Amino acid sequence: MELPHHEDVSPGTGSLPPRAWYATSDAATLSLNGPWRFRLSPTADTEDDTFAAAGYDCGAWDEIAVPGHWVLQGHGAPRYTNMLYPFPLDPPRVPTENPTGDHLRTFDLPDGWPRDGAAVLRFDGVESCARVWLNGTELGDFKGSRLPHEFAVGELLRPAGNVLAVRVHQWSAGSYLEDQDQWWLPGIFRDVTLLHRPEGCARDFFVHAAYDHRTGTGTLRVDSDVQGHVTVAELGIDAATGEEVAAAVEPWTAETPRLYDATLATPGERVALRVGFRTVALEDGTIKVNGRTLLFRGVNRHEFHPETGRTVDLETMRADVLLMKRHNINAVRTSHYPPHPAFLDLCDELGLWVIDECDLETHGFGAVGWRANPADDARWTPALLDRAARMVERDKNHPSVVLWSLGNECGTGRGLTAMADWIRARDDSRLLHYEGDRSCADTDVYSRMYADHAEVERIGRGEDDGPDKRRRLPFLLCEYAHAMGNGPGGLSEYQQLFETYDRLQGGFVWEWIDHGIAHPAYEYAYGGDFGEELHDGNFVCDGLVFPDRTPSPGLVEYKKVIEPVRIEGDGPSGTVAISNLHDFADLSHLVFTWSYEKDGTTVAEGALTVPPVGPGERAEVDLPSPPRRDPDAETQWTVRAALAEDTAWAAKGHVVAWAQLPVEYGMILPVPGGATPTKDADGRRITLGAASFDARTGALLALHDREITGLRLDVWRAPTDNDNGMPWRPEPSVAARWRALGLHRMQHRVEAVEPTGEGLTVRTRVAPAASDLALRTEYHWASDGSKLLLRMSVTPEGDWSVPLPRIGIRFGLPGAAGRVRWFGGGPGEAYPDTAAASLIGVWESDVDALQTPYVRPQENGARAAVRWAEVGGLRVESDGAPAFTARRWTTEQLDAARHRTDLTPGDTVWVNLDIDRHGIGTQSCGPGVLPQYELPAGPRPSSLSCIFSLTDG
Ligand code: IPT
Repeated sequence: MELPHHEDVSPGTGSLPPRAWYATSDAATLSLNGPWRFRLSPTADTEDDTFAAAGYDCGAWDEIAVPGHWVLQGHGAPRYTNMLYPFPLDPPRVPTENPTGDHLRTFDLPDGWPRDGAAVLRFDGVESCARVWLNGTELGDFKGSRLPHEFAVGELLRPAGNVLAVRVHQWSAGSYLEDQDQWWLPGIFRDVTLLHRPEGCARDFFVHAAYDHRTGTGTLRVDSDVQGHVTVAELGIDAATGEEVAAAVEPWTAETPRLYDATLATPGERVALRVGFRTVALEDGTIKVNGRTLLFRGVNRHEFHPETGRTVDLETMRADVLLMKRHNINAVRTSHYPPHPAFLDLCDELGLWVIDECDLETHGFGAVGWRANPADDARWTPALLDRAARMVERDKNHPSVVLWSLGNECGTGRGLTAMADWIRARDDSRLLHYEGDRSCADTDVYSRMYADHAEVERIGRGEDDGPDKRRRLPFLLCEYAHAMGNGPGGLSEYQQLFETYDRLQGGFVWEWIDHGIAHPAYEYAYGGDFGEELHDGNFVCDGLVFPDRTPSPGLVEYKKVIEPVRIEGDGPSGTVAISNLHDFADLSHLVFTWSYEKDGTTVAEGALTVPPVGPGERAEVDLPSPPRRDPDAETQWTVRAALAEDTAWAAKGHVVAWAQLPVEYGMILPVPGGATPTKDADGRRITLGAASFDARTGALLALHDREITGLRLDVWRAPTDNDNGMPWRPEPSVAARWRALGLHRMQHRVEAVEPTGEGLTVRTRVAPAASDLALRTEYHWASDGSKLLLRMSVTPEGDWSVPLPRIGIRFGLPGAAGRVRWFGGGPGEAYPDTAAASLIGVWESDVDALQTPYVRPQENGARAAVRWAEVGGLRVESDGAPAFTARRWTTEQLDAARHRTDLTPGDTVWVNLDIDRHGIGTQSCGPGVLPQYELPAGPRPSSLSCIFSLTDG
C-alpha cells in the first residue's frame, strides 16, 4: 500500500540540496514572517485541499503569526511527554486524528526586486511535516522539523499577488524521529524567507580556518560551489576560492572569540563572513583546541520561550548567551536539535563552545525493548542521513561548533553509523559525539548522562572497564546535575573531579530553561495542565532559569562552582592563592579587590595586586595586614575578581569569581537567665521574664506583646522534585519513604511542663502514627526578664533508617511581617549541597521576596548559616548558625500546592530555624544526596540554642 507523504519514511520531495546558511549577503531577501491566514483541521486528509489554488477564498479563516505554533495561538493545545510517544508505536503510521494546519499568505515582490536570476524559498523550521505550494503549483514536501528546507521558486514568482500555501501536519513519520523530551508544538515555528539567487551567486561554501598553536599561523581555504574570491582585509588576504593561504592570526576560542571580517565574492554575490581560526583535535586522549585540553562548563539548551514556545526571537537568543557568559558558562549542547542558526552566530561572536546536535531522538522505542527502532532500520537511513546533512551543511562555517552530535537517546543502530560515516567524510575538522552507544564505535568521546560522582571518578582515574577504544577516549557528561526544581545539589563535587582528572572534560547541566508555558490560571503550565491523557507532569520544568529567564538559585550556584578563577586562602594569615582555570586566557581582563568585614559589614577595602597568571597557572599573594583585631566580632576577608573593562557580554565591574576567608568567628551568645517562672492566678499561664507560656502544653504564647504561635520541633519539608526522585525507578524515593513513615504528620505528645529554678523545661515525644520511632524533644527556656533563651535537644528513639528532611523549630508570627534582615548566607537560598554561592553578610529582603518561584511549589528559600535574623518585630540569634525560612503559608500548604497560584498568603508568617537539613542531590534524574549531606535522625542527639528578643520599634 502506498502511504501518504506524511507517513512515508522518506525525508520528502522537491527541496534543494542542503547548504550553508547565511544572512549576510548583498542579494535581496524578503521575509515572509508576519500574519498568515490559518485553518485547523482534525485530520490529515482534510476535505478541502484546493486552498492552494489561485483565487481561493479564505475569508472565514483565522489569522496566525508566523513564525509560531498554532497550539499557542488558540488552536488546539500543547502536549508534553518525556520519553513516551503520545501515539501508538506503529511506525511509520500516525494517528488518524492528526491536527493539520493550513497556512496561507499572499505577497508582492518589493519594488526593486531584481528581475533576473532565480529565487529560493526557505523554511527554517516547521513541525513536523509540510507540503508547500506557490501560486497553485506544488513545490514538494518535507520533514525534519528543526532543519532548513529550500525550494527553487524563480519561475513561479509574480511581481504581485503571489499565493504561498503550506499544509502542516502535527504527526508524521518524522515524529518518530523527534521524540525529544519537550512539548509537542506543531507549526511553522521559524522564519520563512524568499531569497533572490542572482546569476553567479554563491551557493554552498565551506570555510576551513585552522590555527597552528606552535607557530601562531592561521590557514584559510574557502571551498565554494561557485568560484570566486575571498578577502580578509585585516590580514591582507586576497585569495581565490579553493586556494589555501596562511597568515599570522589571533586564534578563536570561546574565551577569546576573535573573529575576522571577510568577504566571499562570487560573480553574482558578496557574502560577509566572520572567520574564526581554530583547530580541534583528539590528542593524548583529550579534546584539544589550538593545542590545549578543554574543560566544558556547559549547559543543555532547548529553544524555549514561555509565550511562543520554540519560536525564539533574536533578543531572547542574545539574552540566553549573555546570561550564560555572565554565569561563567563556556559551552552549550544544542539539545536535541540544531538551534535557530542565529544562535550559532551569537556563540561565534560572544564565545561559547558548541556541541551541535542533530534533530533526532527515538527514545520511546526503549519502552518496547527498542523493537523497530528507526535508528536501526535501513528503510529509515535516508531520513537519518538527510538530517545529518542538513545540520552539517547548514552549520559547518561556525567556529563555535567543535563537535557534531548524532542525536539523543536513539539506542544504537546502522542508521547512526551511516550518519557518523557521512559526517566524517564531509567534515574531518570536528569530533563526533553520541551518548547512546556505549561501545563508542562511531564516536570520538565517551559521553554519559547522570553518572554519579563515584563512577565519574573511576572513569577519571582510568579504572573503568569497557571496550579498549572507549577506555582511551576523553570523557564528558553530556547531561548531569538535573536542574529540576530546588537544586541541583552536588555540583561542587563534580567540578572537583573535572578539575582533577584531565580525561574528564566537564559536563553540561541538564538543562538551561524551565519549559513552563504562560497560563492565565496557573502562571506557568506544565504537563497535564492542558488535559493531556498521557504526560510527564513538571519534568518539563528542569532548567537553571525560570520560564521568564530569571536565574534560579541553581544558576547562581553553578556560576560559583565553575568559576574560571579559583581564589583560596587562609584568613588569619592573610595569604591568598589565585589559580587561573581558563584554558586560554590570562587574567589581565580582571581586577582583584579585597574587603574586610566585621559582623557582615565592610570596614576596609582596597585593590589587590596580582602578578600575571597564565592559563593553568597559580600565584600567591598577601592581603594587607588586617585592621585591628576584635575578638568579639566575626571578621572575614572577601576577595573578588571582576572585569577590568566592559566586554561584549558584561560591564566593567562584573564579578567573575570570589571567595570569603574567615578570620575570627567571634559570636558567643550571652546567655540570658535570672528570671524565675510564675504561674498565673488561674493556673493557665506561666510567665518567665517577658515571655508567657501555656501551662498545660508548655507552648510559648508571647514575648512582651509579640504573639508567637505553634513553636515546636519540625522535621517536615515540602518534598522537592529531587526528593520525589524518578518515577521510573523501582526503589522508593526519599520523599516516598518520608511519607510512608509519616514525617508529614508527626504527633507531639506533651510529657511534662516543669518550672525549675532556672526557667521552664518542656518535654515532648514527637512521633508518627503507627510507628514506634520517636524524637524525644526537650525545650529549656530561660530569660533575663527581657530576652528569652531556648535550648532544644532532640534524641532519637528506635531504629531510624530514614534520613530526616530537616530538624529545627518552626513558629508562627501573626501579621504580614514585611521586611526581613539577617546576618548570614545570602542573598539567595542555600542548602547543604547547594551552598557554594552563599555569601556571608547582612542582607535585607521582604518575606515574599524570600520565596524562590519554582514552577511546581516545593521546599525553597532557606538562607543558610544565619547568625541572627529579624522578622515581624522579633530578633532571633544563634551561634549554631541555623538555616532560616519565612513564608506566608505553612509547609503543609506548600506541599499541597501544584502551582504557585495555589498559594495564598495567610495572616501568619511561618518561620523555620533548622539546626540541620537533608541535602538536595539530583535524584529527579540522577544520583541522590551524597552521604556527607544526608541528615540521619540518629544516633546522636541534636541541639539548638537561640535567643529571642524584640527588635527596636
Ligand atoms: C535525558 C534526556 O536526554 C533529556 O532529554 C531529558 O529527558 C533528561 O533525561 C531528563 O530531563 S534521558 C533520561 C532517561 C536519563
